Amino acid sequence: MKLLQIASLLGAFTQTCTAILAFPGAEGFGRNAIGGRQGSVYVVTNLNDSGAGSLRDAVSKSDRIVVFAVGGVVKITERLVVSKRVSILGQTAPGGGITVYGNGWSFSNADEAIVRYIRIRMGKSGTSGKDAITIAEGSNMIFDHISVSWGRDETFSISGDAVSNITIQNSIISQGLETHSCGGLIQTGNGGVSLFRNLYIDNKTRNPKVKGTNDFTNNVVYNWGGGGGYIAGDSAGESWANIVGNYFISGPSTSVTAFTRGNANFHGYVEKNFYDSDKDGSLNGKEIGVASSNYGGMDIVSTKHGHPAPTKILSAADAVSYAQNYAGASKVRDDVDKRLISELTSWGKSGELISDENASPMSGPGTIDGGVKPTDTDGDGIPDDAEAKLGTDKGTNDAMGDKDGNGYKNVEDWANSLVPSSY
Ligand SMILES: *[C@@H]1O[C@H](CO)[C@@H](O)[C@H](O)[C@H]1NC(C)=O
Ligand SMILES: *[C@@H]1O[C@H](CO)[C@@H](O)[C@H](O)[C@H]1NC(C)=O
Ligand SMILES: CC(=O)N[C@H]1CO[C@H](CO)[C@@H](O)[C@@H]1O
Repeated sequence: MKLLQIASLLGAFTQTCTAILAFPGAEGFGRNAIGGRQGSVYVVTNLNDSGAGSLRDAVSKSDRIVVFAVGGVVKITERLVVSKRVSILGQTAPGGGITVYGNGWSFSNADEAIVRYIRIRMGKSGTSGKDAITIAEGSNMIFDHISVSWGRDETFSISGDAVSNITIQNSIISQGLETHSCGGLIQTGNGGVSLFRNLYIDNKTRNPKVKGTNDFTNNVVYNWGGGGGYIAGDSAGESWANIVGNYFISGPSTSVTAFTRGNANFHGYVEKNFYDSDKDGSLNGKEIGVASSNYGGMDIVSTKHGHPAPTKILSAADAVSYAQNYAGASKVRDDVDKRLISELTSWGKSGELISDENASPMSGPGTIDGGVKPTDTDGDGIPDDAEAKLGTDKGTNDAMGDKDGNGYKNVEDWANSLVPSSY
């Protein structure tokens, strides 16, 4: 083989390595986030707010793949600040998984984050004027199957010219607290954000408010309030958005139409979005006609923007069944998410104003089954029974090896095997 050929083979190899998906099923602008793959495993062993073995300690340093040997509610007082290149693999927790309650999180500059199957619930005692999740700067992050609620300012907010390549997929963004009650800003300069198959529910406004480069495909928006459902920019800045296969469903709080506040700077490609506005207890919406007036006055463009699309685009109706069955931290749904889904499936009859998460009907974050701490002889984060299945050695710390050579570390192969990789 000629040297040149070897060089080009090596080049191709490096490219495949750098292009590996964050996990099988990762899609959109944030799909290539690397998480902590270049570093080491951190096992969260307690539910403490800080100290050795805590989640806060786990995310305080870069290059970590965080797995859990406990389930339950982590009560936090100060905000959690996540370092660069961290994977938070909530699906590895035993029992009912992990809820983090009491304040919000900052992922500003947490480049390359991979966050899966965790509940992030801020609440009234959180820092005033702050979001449940904030990203003000940073790139290449993916959030998958998370349930985020009770933000005091926004619930999930991405806002800043220096934000790019972010995906939020298969997640529930709910119940921004009064008085702001916002789903979230999703606004960037040119950097791209993908929102795929999420459920926005029970927020007065910004469900979401979008500006910049954005792909909003197969989301469900339920029971927005008077501030608006999808807010199209309302800005002097330019936006390039795909809006495809989404379902908007009015609930008891809904008093305005699905799309508002667009202008000529907002270049939207729209296709097969549905709206069920009659609050009649059944899902029987109609396709929204492609006209600027139906889309809040945005500039409708006829060519789809070249943003990275989902592998499979669902019909709006299938997006609703997907959200109903799988959105959020759905490996085990907690009482909060069960309640939200029951509101959704009332198809317009139920849903409420929330200013205190501890009052009825939400009654706080609930209790989460702690599960049984798995036996992990070598303490590498992969339980012994899983090591047997993976063919790795339960007596050696080999979690960061790559036994099958697929590019994912052994600990990632284990975590990926615990949840579905497609929809
Ligand atoms: C976790 O918190 C408990 C109760 O406050 C304490 O007893 C324990 O030592 C803490 N664990 C660690 C590892 O700090
Ligand atoms: C965003 O992703 C694109 C495509 O993979 C890449 O070219 C670009 O450098 C990324 N931006 C940042 C800031 O990492
Ligand atoms: C569904 C929901 O909770 N909507 C509420 C959001 O907040 C506003 C006030 O901020 C209420 O009017 C909505 O009912």
